[in-house]
Formats: sequence, structure tokens, C-alpha cells
Amino acid sequence: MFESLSSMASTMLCGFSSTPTTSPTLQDHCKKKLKMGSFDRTIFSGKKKRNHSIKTMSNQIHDRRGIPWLPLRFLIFNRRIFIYFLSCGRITLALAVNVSRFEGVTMAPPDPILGVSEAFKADTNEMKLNLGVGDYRTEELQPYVLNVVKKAENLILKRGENKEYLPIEGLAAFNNATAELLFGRDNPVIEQQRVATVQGLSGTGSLRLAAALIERYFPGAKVLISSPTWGNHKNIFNDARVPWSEYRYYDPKTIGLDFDGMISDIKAAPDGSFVLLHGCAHNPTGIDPTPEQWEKIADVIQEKKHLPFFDVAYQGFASGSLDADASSVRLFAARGMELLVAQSYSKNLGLYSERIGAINVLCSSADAAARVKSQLKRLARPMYSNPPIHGARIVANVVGNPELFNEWEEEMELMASRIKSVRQKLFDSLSAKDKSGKDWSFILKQIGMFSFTGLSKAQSDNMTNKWHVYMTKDGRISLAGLSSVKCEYLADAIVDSFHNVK
Ligand code: PGU
Repeated sequence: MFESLSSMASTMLCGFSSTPTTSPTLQDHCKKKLKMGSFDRTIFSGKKKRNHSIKTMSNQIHDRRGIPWLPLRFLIFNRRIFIYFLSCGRITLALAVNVSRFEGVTMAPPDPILGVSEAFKADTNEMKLNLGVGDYRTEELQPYVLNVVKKAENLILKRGENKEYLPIEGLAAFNNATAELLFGRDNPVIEQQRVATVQGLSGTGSLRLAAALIERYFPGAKVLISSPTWGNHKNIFNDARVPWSEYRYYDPKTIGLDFDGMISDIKAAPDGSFVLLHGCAHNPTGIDPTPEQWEKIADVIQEKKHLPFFDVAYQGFASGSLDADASSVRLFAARGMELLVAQSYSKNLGLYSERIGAINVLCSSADAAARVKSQLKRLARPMYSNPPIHGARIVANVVGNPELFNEWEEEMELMASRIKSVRQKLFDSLSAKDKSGKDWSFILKQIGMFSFTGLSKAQSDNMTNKWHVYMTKDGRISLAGLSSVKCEYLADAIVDSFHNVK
């Protein structure tokens, strides 16, 4: 029956085809109807039910000039909407509009971090401030390309190097340099070839590759994640189908580390879990364990036969020293523990969009490291085949060239100290403006790019809606996006949001 209806409608189309030929007004109306769910979705839900659902409805709509059309009827059939009206019982006009096969795909929410930059761009207020994403900006709030990066790029250009595929594991010179930077050149684990290093698509891609390794070789093993953590950690493990749970980390009462909570949650986890640790400059809290606390964390992890999994996205950025910021990882390695480390060069070399980083798996033997590396390659191959070369060459040139390396350390120190100085200025401004006696000194105790202000979601919304200060809804602000001249304004916004919004 429906077949004949279809052909009847088609013959009456007088040249109307399956491509939409309606005026924008009519198409908009159809789209609106679809969004309202005024049709039977079973037609999209699988082969068996296909083509067996039909629904009609009628409505009065207007053309662009507001002149009403005749009462229109919609008929959904065979994944098309037929639009027609009846006059004296006869179909006198019919249009067919294709319904998308992607009708069941819902709109994803904006990303909680990267989505903030999109909202910032759309704001036309001149006082606006983007403290959402952790991107380093100059005092003039401009993006910064490091001089050493420009020098390394010039060297690459002069050599006229080619663009052939890299091996799956990436650029060998980069892999050697990155493992040495992390563990220290003289660390015996390097000479003993116990580290499986594979170039990754920056920190995120490296974490994702490790998650795939966990999913494949440790089925059912849990990853313990700090509460709170960088927002994308949970997405990464969810998408890799790796179960995770949280361990206590931040104590809002002390605005510091909940060390006892952390230790007891790590103890309570099933033996052999993975414990995700921020190597330095914990994101978003900016609170790191002390060296003594790191020792105790290592004790518990060893006791429980857990596997430490470090995320090192800020080496050199927390303290200004590459070695000091790798000390947590080195402490665990010195105990002979096996561990994983995801590295990123987005922040410390400002190579955000080059997507350069690595996954390192420290194993107890060279043989195990070789096997792990072979499996990481096997996982990478169907995902992205092999990594991009440009960022890898920059890192290899900077780290491998003593002159450029020294210059890099100086530039990193400059970036870290600019962040420290706006941190101090923000604290001074808050202390001067807030007459309530609230102690803002926690801002000075936090390290790295961020400050975790303790502002609630409603207060963070006020920061954006009233003050045009863009930040993540967990109350985090990126001090790397703040200039000293804007500190007073930011302090006004924080004091207002903190005291006047509940
Ligand atoms: N791990 C942590 C702890 C991070 O903070 C970030 C970046 C990454 C890994 C991944 O960085 P890659 O660029 O992939 O190397 N976090 C920033 C950047 C924005 C984002 O969410 O990707 C941030 O603002 O939190």
C-alpha cells in the first residue's frame, strides 16, 4: 500500500526529486518538526522496521512574506518527508525532503575546557579575559612562540629534510631525547634499555595509547584518578573502555591536599590497579605532594602492587626546572618500580598544535620493554598509523643541542616566573580589595599554570556573565592567560563573585 503511495507522490512531484527543493521557510519548518520529535523514529532504527512507519500531520505555515500557505500535511515514509495539501480530496502539491540517516545523532555539549575559548571568541566586550584553557600568553596577552623553537625550525629548514613517513614508534632521535629528559641522561634505566618509548599525539594521544594497552593487556584493571583531575582523563579512559574510580586529593576545607584520604583510597583499591598521578603542577588544583609525601605514596603503591601511571604535561613549568619537575617520576624509578609516563611538549615548548609527546613504559627488563613497545606500535598502527614529524624534530633539535637546550631552560624560566609574578599580584590585589578578612594565601601555595580559586559553578558563571572572565566551571583560572595590568580587574571580579553569589 505504501509503495503505491510513494509512487503516487513521486509522480505528482512534477520534477521534485529527493533533494530538498523547498523554500528555506518550509525547510526550516520541517527541521523544527523533526526536532520536536513529531514523527515515528522507528523508521530509522534498523533494517527490520525500515519503511514500515508512516505518520501524517498538518499545520498552517507561512512563506517568507508571512502569507499563509494552505493547510499542509506531512507524511513521513521511506526516510523522506512528503509535504502536500489536499484540495477537493486530491493531492495538488507534493514535495519530498530527505530525512537524514543521522537523525539519531544528538548534539554534543561544548567541551568544558576548549569550549570556553569558543565562547570567549564570540564575546565582543573589550574587558574580556580568557583564563579557560592552559595556553601561555605574553604580558600583552599574545600567544608566544619560543625563540628556541624558531631557531630549531630554521635548522630543520636549512637541512632541507624530507617529509616521508616516520616509523610507527616515531622519530628515534626524539624518543631518545624525551626519555632522557624525563628520567635523566645518566639514569641506568636508559642504558639498560628498560624504557619502551613511543612518540604520541601529544599528552592526550599518549595517555590514550597507554589506556589502549591497559584495556588489552590488563582487562578489568581499574585506573585510580585524583578527584578532581584534568577533565579529559575520564573521557580518555571511558573511550578506551578502561574502568576507573577516584581517589581523594583536594580538601576544600584546607584548600590543600587531602593526603590521608588519598593514601587510604589507594590502599582500598584492588591490588594491581593503575594509579594516575600528575608528575608536577597538578591540574586543576596546583597542589603537589611534598617529597616526603611522594615517598609515602610510592610505599603504598608498592605494597599494593599497583602500577603508577604518571601524566607529565608541565615538566619545567611548575618550578622552572626540568629536573626538579621530573623528581616524582625519578623517585619511583629509583625504587625499581615499573611505571608508565605520558609526556607533553604543549606547554613547556609551546608546541600546542604540533601534537608532540610520548608514552614511556619503564619495565623491569629490556626484554619486557621490547615486547611492550611492539604492542604499543601494534595499537598505534590502526589508530593513526604513525605520528607527525615536525614537532618531533623541533624537540630533538632543542634537547639534543646544548646551546639551544640552555636557551630553552632560560625561556622556560622566564615563562614560569611571569606566571609566578601574576600569581603574586593577584594575591596582593585580592588581599587589598577584600575587606572580609578571607585568607587568599592559598593562591600563593599553588603552583604551575593554574589557580584553583574555590569559586562554585554559579560564581564562575557570574565571572563570565557579568565580568567577561572566561574560566572553567570547576573554578579553575589559567594564570598563564593573565597579565599584571588585568590583576586588579580580575580581583574585583573574584571578590564580587565570591561574596555576592551563593
Ligand atoms: N594532561 C594534563 C594534566 C593536562 O593539563 C593536559 C592539557 C594534557 C594532559 C594534554 O595536553 P596535550 O596538549 O594533549 O599535550 N590541559 C590543558 C589544555 C587544554 C586541554 O584540555 O586539552 C588545560 O587547559 O587543561
